Amino acid sequence: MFFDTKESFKNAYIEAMQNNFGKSIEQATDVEKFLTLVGMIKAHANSNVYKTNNYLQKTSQKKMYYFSLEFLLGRLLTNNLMNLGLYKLVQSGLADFGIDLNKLEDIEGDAGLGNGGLGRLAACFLDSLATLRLPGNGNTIRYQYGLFKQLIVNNEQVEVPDQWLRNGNGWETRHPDEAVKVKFYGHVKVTMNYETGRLNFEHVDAQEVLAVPYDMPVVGANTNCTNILRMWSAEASDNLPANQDFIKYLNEVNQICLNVYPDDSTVEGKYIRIKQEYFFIAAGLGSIVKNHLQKNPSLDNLADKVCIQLNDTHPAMSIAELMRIMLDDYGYEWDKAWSIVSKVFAYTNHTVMSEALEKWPVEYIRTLLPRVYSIIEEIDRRFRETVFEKSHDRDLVERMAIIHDNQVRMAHLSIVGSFSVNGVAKLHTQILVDDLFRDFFNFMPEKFNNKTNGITQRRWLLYSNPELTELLTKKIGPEFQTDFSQIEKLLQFVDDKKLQKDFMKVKYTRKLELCRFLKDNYNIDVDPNSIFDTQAKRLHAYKRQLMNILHVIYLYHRIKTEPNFTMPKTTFLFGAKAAPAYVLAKKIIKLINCVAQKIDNDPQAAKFIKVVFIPNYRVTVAEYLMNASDVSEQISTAGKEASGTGNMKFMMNGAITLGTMDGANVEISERVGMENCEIFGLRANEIEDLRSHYVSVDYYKNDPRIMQAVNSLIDRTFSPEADDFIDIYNDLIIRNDEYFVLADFAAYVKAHEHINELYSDPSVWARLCLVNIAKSAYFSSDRTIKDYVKDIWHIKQIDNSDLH
Ligand code: DL6
Repeated sequence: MFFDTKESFKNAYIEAMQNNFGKSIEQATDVEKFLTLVGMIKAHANSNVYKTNNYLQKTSQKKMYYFSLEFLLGRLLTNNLMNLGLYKLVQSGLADFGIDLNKLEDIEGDAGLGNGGLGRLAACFLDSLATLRLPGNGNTIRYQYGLFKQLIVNNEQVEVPDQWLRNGNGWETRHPDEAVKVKFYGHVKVTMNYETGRLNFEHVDAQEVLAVPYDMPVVGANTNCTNILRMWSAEASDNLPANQDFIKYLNEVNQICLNVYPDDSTVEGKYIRIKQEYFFIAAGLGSIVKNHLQKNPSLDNLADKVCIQLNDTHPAMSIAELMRIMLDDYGYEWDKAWSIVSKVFAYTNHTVMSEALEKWPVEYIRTLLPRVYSIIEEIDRRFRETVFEKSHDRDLVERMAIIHDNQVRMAHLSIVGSFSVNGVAKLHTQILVDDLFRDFFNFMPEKFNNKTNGITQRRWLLYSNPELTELLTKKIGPEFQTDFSQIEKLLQFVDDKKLQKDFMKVKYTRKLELCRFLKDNYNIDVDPNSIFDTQAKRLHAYKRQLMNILHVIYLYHRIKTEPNFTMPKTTFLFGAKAAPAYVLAKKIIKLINCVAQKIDNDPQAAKFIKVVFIPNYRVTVAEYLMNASDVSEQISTAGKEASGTGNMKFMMNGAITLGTMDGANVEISERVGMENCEIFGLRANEIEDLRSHYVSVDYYKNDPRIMQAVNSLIDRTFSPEADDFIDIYNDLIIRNDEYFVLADFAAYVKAHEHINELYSDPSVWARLCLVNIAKSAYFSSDRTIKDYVKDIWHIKQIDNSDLH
């Protein structure tokens, strides 16, 4: 099966097709051609997994495990072929059979095992870890369905199941012999061991579920180092307690991995979510501990060999579960177990939004996980004691407690049980230590640190924007492709007129590609000569897609009322999914689509503006969208967006940030300089100062532009139903505009005007774009991962020559 030349590839492909499907290449369907190729690349990658594991087995060096409920991988074929350096060879081999590789690439569906930035960050981290030859594996759930597929029907979001496994997942390997038993419900039986004088805790009468691992290889670029993403799938166990209604049991088992983020607004939904969280961490820890004990006599040195990064609080129960394993399964005393456990975990916070900070009712955790709950209680009791001893402040104890008001605060559990706590951008970390986690920071300042997010330039620039890669390579040489810090060499050429022109040509080519994608998939026509102004991210009130569309409405009114109005033609592109139960967010999607329709049907308006809502925004759409855009809308209320990573993808491909001083926008503006981005609006401290006396209706009354735009939400301009957008109107006017849309509106209009001015001179514009590209090295996830390694994980790089 091994191949390293075109001829050996072709022979292997013919053979693999026969072996897999009993067919010749001519007889095979497109899906069979795709799956056969994937199978071969997987085999190639797995031979590197073998080399990597063999080496790690010998050295017994420390490994990092990234525990995350989300990994938004997208498609893998292009990425894996490129990283393995096999793309050209395979492309030309397939062409000899009359097969177009691009067509096979398009057969692959996105692995959408996540929701947004947090999951895509995890996927970028995996790519950087393998490429930097670092031992770091992912641990997650093998969801049967990804995040829903979004359809737009009558301008509204409709959710349908995302059947990502329909063609099977050609990348994975099932390991039934490495299954781990996970227990739910039941109760704790306490007995006295008279020999040791210790109490024994046993989780009895439990419902047992089998966690079966599926491994996907994570291929590094230009190296044999290949890590693993381990996905756990829930299956029925053989150990059914007596009197179990077995159909009910099967349904419960199936629910665990059914889909990403089941609605947790109901009691039942909350139980499923807690089950998911415990399921994948218990399985992950079970296999890590087993693996450790194959090479080490005890768990005493676990923290020297294993570091686990908790991606947000979803895996927080790991802390209690590892305590349970050490206490109950391996007989450790509490203090010794705690001293080890609290050196294993590090926690990343990804949000300051209070509704997104997980708190679970005590009753639910106690019912589902009686032993784990009793350990959380003990961690809380001891922590309360420590805080009181040091502070003698009962209020402080309550504020910092893990269990409070009959709820378990998952963030507090994560902080208490981890040796490191980090935010994901400079401003975000500052808000954590000054505000959200201030008490903890005062108490344990040494734990807190910042790790500004990053993205993999391989997927987001080198592979998805080959035209720009080629242009950059011609100008500054190929070194930036393997050492991205070299991209800064571009800075000396930003005034080069020829380069500026060539860059604009590349941008135009990318716009044509996006236009083709939109036409082929959604029958949408876009003018490639317009400014592409894009906001692509989850739909949430704090991200303020509403401000964006209100600005479009404002432009619409100007076009309709000012005879001499003019502006550069602009296409406003949106990509966003709203959580199925988030009513306001879904209304905003409807508003965007209604405005788009109105403008399309109005030739006077359509001359200047177009609005496009791209259905089913996902990684593959982002790969077309980011590099075709001119303007990157990053307009969250200052202080609310932890980091953002889309902002980095746009920047790296030469789009200008039109943004507030929020999340990583702050660091982007620091690097490119304020003159090379368009920053507007209230700063985080100004928002906080204004909060107590903000009256949104004053802005509405005092600014006729705002009044006109907001009124058209309820005067049937955009919908024949008068009350279609009343909720949005009420949110802004009656509920006092929680995210300060009206307060920032005037500055936003001005920022757009300035952008138009800059765009009118192609040389000035191209220069801005080139500076952004040149300054994007810091936002590579390679840099982020190196920072995690140096400050938190302390894992060692593998030498490529050792991987054979
Ligand atoms: O850190 C990755 C990503 C950040 O870039 C976004 O700013 C942040 O919103 C996101 N956080 C989450 C967590 N839940 N919520 N909300 O997705 O993390």
